[in-house]
Amino acid sequence: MAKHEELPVPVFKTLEPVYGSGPHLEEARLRFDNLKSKFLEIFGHQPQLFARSPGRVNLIGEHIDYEGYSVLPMAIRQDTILAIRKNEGQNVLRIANVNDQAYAPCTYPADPNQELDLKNHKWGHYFICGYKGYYDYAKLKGVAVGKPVGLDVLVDGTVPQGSGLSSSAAFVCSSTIAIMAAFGVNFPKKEVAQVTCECERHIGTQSGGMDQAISVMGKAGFAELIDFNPIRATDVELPRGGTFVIAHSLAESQKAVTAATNYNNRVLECNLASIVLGIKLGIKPQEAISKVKTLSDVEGMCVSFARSRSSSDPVLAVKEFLKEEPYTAHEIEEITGEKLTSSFSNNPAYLDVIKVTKQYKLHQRAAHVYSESKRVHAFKDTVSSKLSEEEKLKKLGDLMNESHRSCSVLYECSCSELEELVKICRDNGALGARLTGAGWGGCAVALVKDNIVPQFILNLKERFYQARIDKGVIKKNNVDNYVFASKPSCGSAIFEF
Ligand code: NG1
Ligand code: MG
Repeated sequence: MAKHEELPVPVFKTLEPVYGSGPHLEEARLRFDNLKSKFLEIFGHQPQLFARSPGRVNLIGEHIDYEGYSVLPMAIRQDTILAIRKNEGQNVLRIANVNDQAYAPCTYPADPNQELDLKNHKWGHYFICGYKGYYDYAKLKGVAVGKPVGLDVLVDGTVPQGSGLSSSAAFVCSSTIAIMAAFGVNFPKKEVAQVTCECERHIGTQSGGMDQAISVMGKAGFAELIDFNPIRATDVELPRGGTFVIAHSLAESQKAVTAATNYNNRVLECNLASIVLGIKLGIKPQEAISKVKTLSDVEGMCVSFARSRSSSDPVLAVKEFLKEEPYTAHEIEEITGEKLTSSFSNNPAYLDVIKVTKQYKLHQRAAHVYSESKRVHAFKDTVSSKLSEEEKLKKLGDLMNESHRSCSVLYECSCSELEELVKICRDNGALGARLTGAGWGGCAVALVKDNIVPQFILNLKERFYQARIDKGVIKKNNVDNYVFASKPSCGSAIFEF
């Protein structure tokens, strides 16, 4: 039997294979019926087909996917669904949302070579990422694409935006597979995961591939260990007796807008840390600048160094060769022998970072990445160990707590709201709690024993959300959208009905 990730994106005639039975199925029926009737109302014809892709919660392995390291997320029930139809009579992409108050309709030319106006961010840009991705990939695979035609698209998303649950990947992945299906092609899931990872970078973030990989390849009942280069997914069955509870800090992280100071800044810091480590460990500066991209590229050298000190921990090389005080651009340029602006002259996203960054914390970022990567493997090994379920849960919780500390102290991607929320989770019985996703806002994820989940959620409502309801930040009857237990859901699907 072909491996799950080698299979194409599944095409279903009914909703049950994805939404099961019970209340979630009923809710999905209503959403799809609404999508269908609104599509007809807006565009004057029926949709050709539908696509769905979920958000995700990352259990452990934060800010290391773009450094080439494995991560361990699970797909969640919240998703983006989308209806599409080719429109030969039009030369435009018309993109509408069922929530037209928050997301006004947008129009783009039917031109796969268009550049996105990144200074003027619009929600429809994410669809264009998928659109460009489809054409790039078709070209690579030698698929005849013909003259571009118009597309009519209607979107409905339930993954809260800026929450660290990857609403962006849910939208990009559902767009890409819908476009592929509308043009009559389908590819193995691991290839779709690769395309969608690359095409989301058109939005301007130098992201890794975790979110798209899990959105496309998620499997009901399992978290997945995602490896990169090449992309691979390995099922991880979580221990019985524990549930992951997701809780929103209510601080929205606008990653596309803050890239230069937050996300891309960290990606560049990691790149610089790997170049400096490479040079200190013997690579010629010019070669390091052109060839070393990630901390995984120099891990082997760091481990060899550690061996000379009877250890195998790459963090030892970080401690030896990267000073704890932040580096100025000038200090790094003295080591590399080249201006940062010329080392990265072909990367506009990095140039934007360089313009606004005064100091680079190479030691801290590298120490986070190497230690976090170890925690991912420790998490996976714990799950498959011979420990009792009780002991496993305790250990997983500890690893989540350590991950959070590293994100907060070394990577500095937390915020006061997340700190407060994580503390409340721990004070109310969570075995472990951490920020999830990019951070700087968004959600926390807590591992909680099954038997206390309802009480745990009630306590969070009382101790974190009530004050925000009183201040009018959220509405009382919406609070269940911000704090909920989550089981692993399945990945992308196409529906034809
Ligand atoms: P969010 O902001 O949660 O969608 C981002 C990146 C991931 C990964 C995490 C941090 C995108 C699309 N995703 O996720 O690749 O680096 O941050 O672990 O930018
Ligand atoms: Mg995202």
